[in-house]
Amino acid sequence: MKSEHHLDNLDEDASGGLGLYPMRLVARMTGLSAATIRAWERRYGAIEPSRTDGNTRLFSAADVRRLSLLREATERGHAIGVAARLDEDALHALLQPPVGTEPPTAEPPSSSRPSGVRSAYAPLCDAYLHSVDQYEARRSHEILLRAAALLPGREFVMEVVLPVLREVGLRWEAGRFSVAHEHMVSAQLTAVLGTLRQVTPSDRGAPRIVVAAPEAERHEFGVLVGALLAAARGLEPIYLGADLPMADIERAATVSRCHLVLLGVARDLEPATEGPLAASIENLARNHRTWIGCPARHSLVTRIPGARFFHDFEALDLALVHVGTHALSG
Ligand code: B12
Repeated sequence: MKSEHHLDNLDEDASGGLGLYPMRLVARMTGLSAATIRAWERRYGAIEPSRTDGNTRLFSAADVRRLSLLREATERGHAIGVAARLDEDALHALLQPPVGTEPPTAEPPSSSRPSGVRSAYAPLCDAYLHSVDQYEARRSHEILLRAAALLPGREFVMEVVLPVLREVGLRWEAGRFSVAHEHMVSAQLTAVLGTLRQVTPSDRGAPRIVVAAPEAERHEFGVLVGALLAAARGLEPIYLGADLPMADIERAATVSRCHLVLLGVARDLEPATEGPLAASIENLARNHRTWIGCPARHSLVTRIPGARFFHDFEALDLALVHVGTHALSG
């Protein structure tokens, strides 16, 4: 199964190359407290994590998967003493409803119906959007955190973050999502940036990338995705958010000695602001390598010859890979 395959890849993708995870991260990934994990190990032998020389627990990807299944089993009313004796297949079977006993297929509430999100992880995206719709801030944040910790970074961004953001945009346009929903999603994704950094192996001294949307540009999702992709590629994004004066962006770039600046401009500029903004971005591009994400026919494309333009995230992602290799080997 696709999702299982990706969870199998955990060892390489999220554990700093060791294939082992510390308690703090495992608690975050599984949604269980450290005390519960310790108790399940001690009392029921539910898992057998390895130990460092200093006797600190280190968990494998299989331990993480098993703990997630055990959590689900106990949430569904199964006794931990019984569930802990089952192997992974038996746990999966336990969590499937027996044939013929599925609940009657009543029409789900409209907000939880599949949304038409196109993603390999559509059910996860739908679950996230449903909890956002219901203002379940804690649950929705947990869904994102777990996906960020369990999926390879790039896949998390392309198959979860982007489809979710596109759907949030559509719902917002259709009046089904309010500004509050949109703010909740932005805040959670910004927080997830931190997690992605924790779980993505990155070399010390990874290239820094200042990421921001310039003044008067309040569309933040594009730059957020850019920052997440950079983090997923092991680079060090300095994420400054939206509507930031160009002078501040330039200062941040200079002081941080960043490798490049990534700007996002999602809408057409007003005639009155276009000239001055183009001039300050041009100035920035003279002193710092500058990349700009924007719609394909945006007026800035012809005005700033010193910058490199991106109109989709696949192209940006590819370019970010090269930043990593060139900057680190250079
Ligand atoms: C959500 C939203 C908002 C939210 C933004 C919240 C937030 N935290 O970001 C709020 C409510 C603030 C908002 C405000 C406005 N919005 Co608005 N908004 C949208 C909406 C619904 C989604 C945009 C989005 O985030 N999409 C997801 C991102 C990931 O994709 P994207 O923006 O489509 O970007 C693609 C490309 O443009 C490019 N790209 C863009 N940025 C970047 C960045 C990088 C790094 C890269 C690589 C690529 C890239 O690649 C993407 C993939 O192809 C769109 C309509 C829509 N359904 O797309 C309108 C839209 C962008 N908004 C629009 C407008 C006009 C406005 C307002 C002027 C409305 C108003 N009258 O107040 C204000 C402007 C505010 C301001 N000063 O910036 C127009 C822009 C039209 C135009 N050509 O200029 C749109 C297209 C709606 C429309 N059909 O008219 N908006």
